[in-house]
Amino acid sequence: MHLVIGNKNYSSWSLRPWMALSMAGIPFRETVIPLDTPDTAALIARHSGAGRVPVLYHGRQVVWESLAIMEYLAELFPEKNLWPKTISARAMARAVSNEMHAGFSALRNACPMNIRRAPKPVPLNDAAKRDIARIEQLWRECRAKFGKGGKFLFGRFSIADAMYTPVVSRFETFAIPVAEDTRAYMDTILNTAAFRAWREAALKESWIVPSDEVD
Ligand SMILES: N[C@@H](CCC(=O)N[C@@H](CS)C(=O)NCC(=O)O)C(=O)O
Repeated sequence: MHLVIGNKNYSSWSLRPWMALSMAGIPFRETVIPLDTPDTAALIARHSGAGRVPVLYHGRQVVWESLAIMEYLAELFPEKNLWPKTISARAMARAVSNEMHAGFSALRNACPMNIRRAPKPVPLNDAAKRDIARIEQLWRECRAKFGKGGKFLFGRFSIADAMYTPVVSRFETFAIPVAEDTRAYMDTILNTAAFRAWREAALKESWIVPSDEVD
């Protein structure tokens, strides 16, 4: 397995499959392509016609798009239970994952992922506040319906948690005021060995992407 990703400090889409691989204990190597440099487009074009990272290589198979990569991993390693076991939990996990993949643009625009950012709030418009409220509600519903067996959204770690890991980081670094149960879920993600390792590597990076540096 070989995962091509963007800078760990900024590349939220890369973090998702990287979390899934790491949390599942699937061995892989990585190539990091710095975003927003004069060479970025050419470097990514070697791997992706879409011009985006992440990209996963597995033998002759190439998979792009974060969620498609994680679906591939779930099929390849069914014993890792990357999706929850029951059809009902799986349906909800897929719905919340797709909602993340397709949405929350107001929050994403207002609060770009920036792991090294010292926690500090920014003014949020109503759309971003609505996104945050919706995410808190989603996490609460997942935990209430299917979270009894553990601390993740569906008890054990799943792709749904991977999808929301960058949101957890944004909530943390933009000092978003959240409910107690949201805070507890954030701490679960932030304290995983996988996220800590990603963060540690991100903090060692020196690349700056000005458009993702929000004051
Ligand atoms: N829908 C894609 C989005 C991927 C994406 O937007 N990746 C960003 C980095 S996080 C990228 O490759 N940007 C290219 C660039 O900045 O030139 C996915 O889920 O993988």
